[in-house]
Amino acid sequence: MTVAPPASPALADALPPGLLAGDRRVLARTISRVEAGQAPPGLEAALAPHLGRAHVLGITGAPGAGKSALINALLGELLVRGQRIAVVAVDPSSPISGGALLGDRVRMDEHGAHERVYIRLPAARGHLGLSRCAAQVVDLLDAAGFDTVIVETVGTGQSEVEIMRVADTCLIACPPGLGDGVQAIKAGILEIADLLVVTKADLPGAQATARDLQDMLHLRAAPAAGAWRVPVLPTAAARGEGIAALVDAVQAHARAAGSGLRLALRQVAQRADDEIGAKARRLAAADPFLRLLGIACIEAGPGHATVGLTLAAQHLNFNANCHGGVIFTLADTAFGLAANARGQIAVGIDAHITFQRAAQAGETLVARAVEVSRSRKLAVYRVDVSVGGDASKALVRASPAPPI
Ligand SMILES: Nc1nc2c(ncn2[C@@H]2O[C@H](COP(=O)(O)OP(=O)(O)OP(=O)(O)O)[C@@H](O)[C@H]2O)c(=O)[nH]1
Ligand SMILES: [Mg+2]
Repeated sequence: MTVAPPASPALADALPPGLLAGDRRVLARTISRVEAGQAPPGLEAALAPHLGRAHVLGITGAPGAGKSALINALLGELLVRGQRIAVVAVDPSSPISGGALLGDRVRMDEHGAHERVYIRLPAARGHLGLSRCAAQVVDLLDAAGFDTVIVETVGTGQSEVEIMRVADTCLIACPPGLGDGVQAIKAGILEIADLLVVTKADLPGAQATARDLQDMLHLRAAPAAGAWRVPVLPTAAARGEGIAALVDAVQAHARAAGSGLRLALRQVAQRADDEIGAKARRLAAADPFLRLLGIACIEAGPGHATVGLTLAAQHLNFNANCHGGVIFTLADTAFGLAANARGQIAVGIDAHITFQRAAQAGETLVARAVEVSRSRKLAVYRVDVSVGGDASKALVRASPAPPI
């Protein structure tokens, strides 16, 4: 464990009062703001010194696999062991069904009012959900002093694999009777599992499911000596069977693998970003056309870039306003750097530009390109050009889309 340095007064100001003490209302309000993309300015930096203590347990599995009932039982056991626990249910495929939500509320409410428990369910039907910002929400709960943060997500696709990346320990819930053995458990999910739990072990077929899972594990390359061996553990949540053994296994994995994986991954991503940013700045500095116009790269990374220039006589048209061509070049440069920082040569195939006002000599123009969506074939970028990077002084909005 690392000892966090005290936050500077300026950083501490960005922390909502009561958050570090785990005040429920402050937590709920701050999580809502993060979910809505309206995090208090400076929050991320202010949280940083308070992160890395919580152990994050990710729980996934098919709809109805018994995840929430299992979490309810885990809460009981972790409370007995003196822990403070937070639970966040992440719905990767909103809008969510009101029925499932109600079920979760009933199943996990046994401990919901306990002073050492905080449960956050998706707020309402059609809510954006936590999936976009699961890691930031986990940060808030980590900073609020919870010992274990449990993240529940439905195992339906790639998105929950992404969500499980924030977890230090990944638990897959596998109920008996999933049809054709355990084939329903996708390979991608099995790859990320640290613990396989046969839920509803009081039902017929539980032993067969456990055997199938063991067989599946044996098909994989044997773990290296001393490496973590994925156990298969039966639980019957309502009866409390297998729960203490499961918590023992979770804690053993926490000791073996450590906590704060998401923070380490973030650092790796930041380093990659820094390298790409430095390369983009070098490329922009060496580009004769950009040098001619005085365009410099301010920052860049995979899927984002910011470039700027200060308007001089050479940029003005016969009306003493900035040439549209200069503004377009600025936007195109930001787009090009952002898209190409993905490692592929990208070309804009469809662009929409709205000019909002003219710019004059002496003003500094900043173009920021951000990837807003991405599929296998197409990425869509939004580019804003504004005076000094101030959105209220936007000059143009453009969204060129490159083929990937
Ligand atoms: N027999 C038995 N039934 C269980 C057990 N655990 C859960 N169930 C039942 O399985 C159903 C689904 O349980 P949940 O805990 O809501 O499952 P979930 O995986 O959280 O479901 P979603 O959040 O909707 O994906 C409910 O009807 C539970 O009563 C168990 O240990 N034994
Ligand atoms: Mg559930």
